[in-house]
Amino acid sequence: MAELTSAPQKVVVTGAAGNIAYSLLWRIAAGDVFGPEQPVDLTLLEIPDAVRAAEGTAMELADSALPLVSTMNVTDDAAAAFDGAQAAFLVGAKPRGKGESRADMLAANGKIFIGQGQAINAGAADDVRVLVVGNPANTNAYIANKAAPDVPADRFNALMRLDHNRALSMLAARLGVPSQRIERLVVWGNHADTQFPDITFATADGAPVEVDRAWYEDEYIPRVAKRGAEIIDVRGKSSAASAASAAVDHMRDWVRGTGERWTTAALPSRGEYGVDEGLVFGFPVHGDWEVVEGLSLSDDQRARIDANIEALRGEAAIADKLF
Ligand code: NAX
Repeated sequence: MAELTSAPQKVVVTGAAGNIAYSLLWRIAAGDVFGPEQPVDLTLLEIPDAVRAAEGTAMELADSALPLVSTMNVTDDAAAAFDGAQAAFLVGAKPRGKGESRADMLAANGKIFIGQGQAINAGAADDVRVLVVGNPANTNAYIANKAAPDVPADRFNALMRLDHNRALSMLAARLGVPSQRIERLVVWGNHADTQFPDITFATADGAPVEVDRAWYEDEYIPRVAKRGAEIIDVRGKSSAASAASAAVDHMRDWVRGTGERWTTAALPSRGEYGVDEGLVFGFPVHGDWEVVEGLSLSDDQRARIDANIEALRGEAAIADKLF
């Protein structure tokens, strides 16, 4: 085998003892994100109570003898973890407890993402790529971004690629075509029930997609938005491998670019499509991670996008009080 010559990239995964990380770490270590010849220094960040379990995950990674893993560290020290980080998957978050409101969950997670944002601000590489997976993902990314004023806002993304992949797969099944033949699909907004999987611009084999409107509005849109709950109901556990796979897709496309191909990423708005600046919003992106601009929107599209702006404004108002 040829010797690996490039310097290792420092990659941080938080929530390293959890379900998503158990799939994600192996995909990173196999070269699915940064390429088959790019070595990685893996840092696994956990809370003190879960460090031992994360060490178990690290032992299994070691037992996999993956050639791209240059070094591996397990820690509960965010400052050390993010020091020099070039990529970070912020997966760890506190799930909503019984009887807790969304505001309670935001407050608990806000503290986590303020601390991690500050640690990224203090020590991460200038061009670090931060992908927030832990929920509420869009607003956690908003919080981390706000806590890191010296890092350019566009370095903070949130994961909506799982929503995109779900939307793509369900549309492909309906049309009876392989999903890779479908282009120009987007899921606008928030990784929550208001999200808007939009097939208005979509094509299959280059031709506009036509589907029954009642199916689109009454079945497709709500089913994509509630797919996470459907998985929990059937599988008995929340999405893990599919979430990890989507995080891999997102980071890989962010690093390499997508050319003409559209995908969905949640990015801090610069005011595109009337979204308040700074809200982390699901947009169509292409090329070197730029929002696809200039799309004309129908009243229906506008209303569905506005519902997401409203929801994210509400979350941001709660988050702002944590600073
Ligand atoms: P798990 O509960 O299995 O793992 C979460 C891990 O995070 C735990 O080991 C916990 O100790 C750790 N953690 C908590 N606070 C931490 C902190 N401050 N620093 C480091 N680690 C910390 O959850 P898992 O199934 O892996 O899901 C992780 C997160 O992804 C959840 O918030 C979940 O809601 C979210 N999801 C987001 C998705 C998306 O599309 N954006 C889809 C899948 C998933 O629901």
